Amino acid sequence: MAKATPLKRQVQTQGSDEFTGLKLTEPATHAAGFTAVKVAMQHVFKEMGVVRSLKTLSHMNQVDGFDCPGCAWPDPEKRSKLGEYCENGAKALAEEATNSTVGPEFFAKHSVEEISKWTDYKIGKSGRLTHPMILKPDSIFYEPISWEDAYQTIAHHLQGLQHPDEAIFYTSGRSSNEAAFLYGLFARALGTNNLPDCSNMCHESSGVALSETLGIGKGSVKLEDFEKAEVVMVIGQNPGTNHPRMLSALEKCKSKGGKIISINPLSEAGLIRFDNPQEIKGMLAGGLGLTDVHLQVKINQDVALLKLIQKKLAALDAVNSSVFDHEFINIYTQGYDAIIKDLEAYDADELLKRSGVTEDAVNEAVEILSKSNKIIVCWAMGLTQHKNGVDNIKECVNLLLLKGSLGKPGAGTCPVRGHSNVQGDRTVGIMHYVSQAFNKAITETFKFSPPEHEGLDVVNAIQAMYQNTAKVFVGLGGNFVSAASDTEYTAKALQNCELTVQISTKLNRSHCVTGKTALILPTLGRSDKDMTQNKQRYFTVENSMGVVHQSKGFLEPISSQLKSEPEIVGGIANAYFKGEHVVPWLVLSENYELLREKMGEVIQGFEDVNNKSKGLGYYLPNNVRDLDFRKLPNQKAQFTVTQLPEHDLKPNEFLLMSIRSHDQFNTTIYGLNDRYRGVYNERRVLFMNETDMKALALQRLDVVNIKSNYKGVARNANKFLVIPYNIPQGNLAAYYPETNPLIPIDEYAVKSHTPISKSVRVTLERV
Ligand SMILES: Nc1nc2c(c(=O)[nH]1)N[C@H]1C(S)=C(S)[C@@H](COP(=O)(O)OP(=O)(O)OC[C@H]3O[C@@H](n4cnc5c(=O)[nH]c(N)nc54)[C@H](O)[C@@H]3O)O[C@H]1N2
Ligand SMILES: Nc1nc2c(c(=O)[nH]1)N[C@H]1C(S)=C(S)[C@@H](COP(=O)(O)OP(=O)(O)OC[C@H]3O[C@@H](n4cnc5c(=O)[nH]c(N)nc54)[C@H](O)[C@@H]3O)O[C@H]1N2
Ligand code: SF4
Ligand SMILES: [Mo]
Repeated sequence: MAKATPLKRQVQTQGSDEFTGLKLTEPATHAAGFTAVKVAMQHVFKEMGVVRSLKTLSHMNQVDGFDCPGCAWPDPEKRSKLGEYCENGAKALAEEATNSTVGPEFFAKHSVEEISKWTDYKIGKSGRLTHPMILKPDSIFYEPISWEDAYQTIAHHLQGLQHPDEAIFYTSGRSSNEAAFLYGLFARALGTNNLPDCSNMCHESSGVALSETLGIGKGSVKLEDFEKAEVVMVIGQNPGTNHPRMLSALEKCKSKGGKIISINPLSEAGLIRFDNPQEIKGMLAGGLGLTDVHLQVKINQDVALLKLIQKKLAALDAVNSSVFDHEFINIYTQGYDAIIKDLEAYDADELLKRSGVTEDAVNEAVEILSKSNKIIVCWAMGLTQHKNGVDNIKECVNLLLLKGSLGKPGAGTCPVRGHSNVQGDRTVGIMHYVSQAFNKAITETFKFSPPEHEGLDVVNAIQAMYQNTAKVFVGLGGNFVSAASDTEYTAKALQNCELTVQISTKLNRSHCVTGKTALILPTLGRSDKDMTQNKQRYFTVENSMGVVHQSKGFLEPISSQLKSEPEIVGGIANAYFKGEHVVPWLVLSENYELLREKMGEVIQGFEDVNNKSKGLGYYLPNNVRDLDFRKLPNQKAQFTVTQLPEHDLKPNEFLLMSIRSHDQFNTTIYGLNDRYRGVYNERRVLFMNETDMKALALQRLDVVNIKSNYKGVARNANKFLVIPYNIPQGNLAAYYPETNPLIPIDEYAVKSHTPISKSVRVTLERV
């Protein structure tokens, strides 16, 4: 048979940049309330129909139901009968459980070249993938393929590699523990640790910082701690949009007399005022003011601000030594003298100037913190996605250590996770680095030896594909081309591959920007019933606070062709090993109970998971909760001396943060509104300080191109409408993924490799 010549497909790496009809209002001064309920219902009714919506919603986040496919915020022990979900949880469900479908007829009609010209919004709204499809090297149209042939195609490509390290196994954080474990096991059985995951672009900086300072890469607080906290600090996070039910936890903290300090370049609506939609009374009263002190820090000046706060606390402690918890510091920590000395070396005025915050506001925060011992620090992407992302978090740990705010009720670390099971995926082995203990347990349980050398994370994987040293890419969920930085570079990297495989629920851009051969393997989502031999299966997930619990789908799958993620992974593995391997792939991928038993033999905390995960589930072990720092140098929690970040901005340069609108889940665009920020029907907007606009003679709604230039390489994202906004001078904000082409592949956080999505040095060009 003649070998097909690969086509150079003319696909777009970004959607159309046509404006969609911007309407502006004043930014909102409070979050949720009746509008949130209304908008949530509009989304679900439109995608799923009224009856199906209401029935399904009543199962979401309930004890015997399915876990919300949105974020990783935990569920309270007592679940509300009115519905235990938020507006964005309902939107996440609507997106997954839509009645629209994308099958063979759709693909016969629309080529990948055509689809790639659509906006991400339009691509996503096409519907749920229903059939396995193949894009052959000589074609621009996907064609149906049988599951067996799809598995054989993958096996054939993997067998043809010169080394297993030429394969990349990416995971996005929606996969179940079971699927992720089996997937990691397959990569290791193949012989590679190339297991990059969305966490590399997300909370990796938290994982690195927390592991080095406290001995565990996860947070330490439990949901109930919010009621007991005297202070909750919310740093670099927009909970009103991205973790809406966290506002209920903040509300509880306030109602018990706690204070909330927010640190953010923007005054995010959810942090100002909250009308709890689950409490009709509260809504009629106009809700509750949440933030007591808002510190409007300049982008990436959190280290300066946190040092200033600690310096001021140290000065108070010098007068009356009860401000810091010296007993805690003596018993549990190492490095106190060094950080006090470091703080002394800084000039307070200089720190204040850098931070951009008013002295009064800092003093207010210091006053509150000086009197409190039960402090929770919450954070998300505003801290992790900078070159000094790891240091940002270490500075939060310093503050908590000074105050003895760990290992007691109402206190601790709270990195608020993004994807609903991103934390679980890491727990069960989705990691590119090597854990000796994990490898040893795999060898004992499965009788094969996993590779001992480190694999590739997201950035390294892209570079390897770009340089042709990796040739097969498999994605267990996610939308790699749009989520990763340096869109053009990442697209070329994927296009260099011999084969790209996407195990997905919904159509996205990564199905168009592909390797020479591409496969779409459609899978069941959270809300779908997962049946085998007339028996319904469940899987387990882990939330942001380390609770492992079951999730059981409710809906009849929209296509009989869909397979569960473990089944797909098992099918690929079985085809690769031709049915002859020490691991019984097909058995494990069908029998989740057995799979979980095996997981219990490998993963600490998963012993007896079949039973323990029932009902409310259970907490995984956490050494910080027990104040057990034996793993760390001198068996102590570590203070860290950090440096101030340098950006060396030229007079015409700005720092740009790429943020989420209220109507998106990462690269999935639910709608075109960002209600809380007063932006409607448009995503190509640039939030800018009015003084900066004047300096550049820019008027409201002028069109600009955004440009970045690192190491002489020019990158651009074109056509954005300028909006005057309450944002510090010198700072800009625009949405992700539209701004991803600006972020160089090799600009990332030291140690964690998290791309610098929140501090990109840019200039503007008027169009
Ligand atoms: N509805 C919805 N929910 C989601 C997601 C979604 O897209 N939509 N995504 C999920 C995922 S994967 C994640 S990781 C989380 C993301 O949750 P967030 O981290 O809240 O998401 P971002 O929009 O990236 O917002 C970052 C916030 O940090 C602030 N910020 C930016 N730079 C700085 C800085 O230098 N310092 C400080 N102090 N603040 C800064 C921004 O103003 C913004 O408020 O949400 C999860 N939940
Ligand atoms: N500039 C910039 N870039 C960023 C960020 C930023 O703030 N700024 N944030 C980063 C962060 S925090 C993250 S986490 C990444 C996100 O990166 P990804 O996780 O790769 O991206 P998502 O958009 O969440 O992936 C959405 C796709 O996942 C698939 N999917 C949804 N549910 C399921 C499921 O249950 N199973 C399977 N198999 N597939 C499913 C659907 O096909 C959907 O199209 O992006 C990162 N990129
Ligand atoms: S807070 Fe997160 S997990 Fe909870 S319902 Fe909303 S989106 Fe879902
Ligand atoms: Mo994330």
